[in-house]
Amino acid sequence: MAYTLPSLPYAYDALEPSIDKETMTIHHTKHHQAYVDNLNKALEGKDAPASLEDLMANISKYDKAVRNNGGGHYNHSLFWEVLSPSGGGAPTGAFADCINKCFGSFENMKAQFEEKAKTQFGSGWAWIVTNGDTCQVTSTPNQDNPLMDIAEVQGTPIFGVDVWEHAYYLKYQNKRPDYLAAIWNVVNWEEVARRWEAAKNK
Ligand code: MN3
Repeated sequence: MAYTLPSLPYAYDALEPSIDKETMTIHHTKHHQAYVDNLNKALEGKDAPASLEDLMANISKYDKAVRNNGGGHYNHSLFWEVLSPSGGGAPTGAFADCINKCFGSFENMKAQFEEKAKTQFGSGWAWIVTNGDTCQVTSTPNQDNPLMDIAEVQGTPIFGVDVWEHAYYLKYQNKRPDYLAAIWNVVNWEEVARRWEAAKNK
């Protein structure tokens, strides 16, 4: 069973001006496609769990190529889905209550998230993770993620932002903070809340 590139749930220019069309096109058709292809290659002849989530949870048993490309595939698949051209605003309902309880306020959560994302040295990801009723922010290097059994902070990622330069350099150059500030305009909080609910009920 080979992994395949999921189609983007919106057009390549749909997240303009926050994320430009050229970045989205290259990011999805070249970078994400390469993680999928290289993951399939790296798993050739190996026994692997049926689900990508289970592969992440057992990643310490695999080599670096599986870790990097499996993480790359999982992370980007999540990333596309937690963004939306009709996104932005703030969470509502029980998930908003959880954010307020865990961080004090939505604004505090955003500030803590941006701090994690800005200070992730080199390439990596910033995350909101949940463990039952709680939420916290964390970051991981390279294509690691909090589902991996080697992650410093483990949990179910419900929101993540790619802070590799390929995610923002064409439009924002070296200004990672400007990219992070713009991301909030396109966050699909309904999808993030759905993932939070699903993780709670697992
Ligand atoms: Mn990327």
